[in-house]
Amino acid sequence: MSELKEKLRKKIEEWRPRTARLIKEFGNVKVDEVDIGQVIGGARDIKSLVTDISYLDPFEGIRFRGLTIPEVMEKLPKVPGGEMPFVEGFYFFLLTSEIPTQDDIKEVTMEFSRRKIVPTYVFDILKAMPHDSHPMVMFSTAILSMQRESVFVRDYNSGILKKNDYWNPTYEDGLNLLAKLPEIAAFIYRIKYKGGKIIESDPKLDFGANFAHMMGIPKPYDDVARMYFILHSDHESGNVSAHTGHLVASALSDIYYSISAMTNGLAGPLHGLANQEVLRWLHELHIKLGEKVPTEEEMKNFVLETLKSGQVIPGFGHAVLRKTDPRYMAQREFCLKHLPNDLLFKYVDLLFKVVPPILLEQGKAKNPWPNVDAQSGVIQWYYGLKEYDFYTVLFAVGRSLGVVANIIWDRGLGYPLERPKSVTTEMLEEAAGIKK
Ligand code: NMX
Ligand code: MLT
Repeated sequence: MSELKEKLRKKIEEWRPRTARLIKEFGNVKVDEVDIGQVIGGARDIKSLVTDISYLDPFEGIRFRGLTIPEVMEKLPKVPGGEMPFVEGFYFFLLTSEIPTQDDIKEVTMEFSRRKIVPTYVFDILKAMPHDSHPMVMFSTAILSMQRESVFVRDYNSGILKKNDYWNPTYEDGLNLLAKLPEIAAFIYRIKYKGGKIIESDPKLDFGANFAHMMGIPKPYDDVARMYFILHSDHESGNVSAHTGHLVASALSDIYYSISAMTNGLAGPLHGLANQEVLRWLHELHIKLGEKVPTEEEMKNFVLETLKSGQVIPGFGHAVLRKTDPRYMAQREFCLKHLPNDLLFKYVDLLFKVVPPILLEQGKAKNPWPNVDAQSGVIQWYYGLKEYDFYTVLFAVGRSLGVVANIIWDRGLGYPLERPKSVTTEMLEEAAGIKK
């Protein structure tokens, strides 16, 4: 057993009594009340999920295993010569809540390395898909097609797998899948946009650098990739992608079914696809104005026109956050350092100033501030990844790290099948005292 797996086994076993005690002795303690607005309104704010991997405070933003983004960037060992931590070390941290040593990172890197060969049939399936398939459809399909590889399904069907051990083959499935995602993502990119000229994986490189290499984008894109995967990894459990992954996995569907489903949730324009939408929207502006920085007035008019046409302003607002997303701020800092004079960054910078007062005045959005997606595409564009339909695939690679870690822990702690209760409209009217 690898040291990481042994460490995880111990941690899961030590944690179990906490969960068991809460259920057994305090199962009736109330943590929330639910009103009609929440029942109809997408279960907003209802506390009904547990995760210890990340927590989202509406005003502070995300903490991964208790650390803010700047703390993660400072404390986790960085790739030599780069500014960003190893993705491998970050995955270790998500799973164990411990800052990895160089040896820990080496072990995860080797685990990924020995599991990263993508079955040939995945490439064949991707090549056979229609040319206008969205990259997210291709990514989701590639993941789903590998379901036949599931170690969990094999062990479950053997009839000897005990419930307490469900996490173990899930851990194997998780590593097997994560190790292959950079190559699958890069393959989709290269066949869809680069005439099918594939760049072979380099076994000497870490997760971020190998992805950059297979994409064919030079340094410092390796660091951009690491930053991107880490920032997008997790956002507690209630967001559409993480929740979908958890929900599907709760039926004991394996990692392949769960992560493919997670990807499908991420592909909506109100969720991860917003990063593509931001770039599409900024390009409309670019086409209108040409190579100049708009005035504040021009930018306001552009925003108002979008709102008037009934669309949302992509990259702004959030279901939980009530301040600027720290993931936005981390990327903004990166832009200020590496691409301060880029025209698209200047657009985004101006939007940061112009949009919140407009949304506040409009009085609908509960959070007028920018989220992670407002800033991310600009960085990709700057480093040459201009095919914005692909951006959500990058989000999905990152999000898979967090959701896989969550599913392993869900299984370790024996979380049950998720099954909330629904009611009818009539029942709600009765609860409201509406007389017919
Ligand atoms: N532009 C225009 N209107 C907005 C925006 C926005 N950016 N954000 C919220 N509103 C509207 C929203 O459409 C709703 O209108 P209506 O009552 O007519 O349905 C009203 O304000 C109240 O919405 P909220 O309660 O503030 O937001 P909710 O929690 O329902 O939705 C989002 C959150 C993120 C879906 C919403 O803010 C939005 O559509 N933002 C733009 C899309 C986006 O950037 N999504 C990415 C989120 C981050 N991610 O990566 O997933
Ligand atoms: C996310 O990263 O999942 C988004 O910010 C959406 C959310 O948290 O609801």
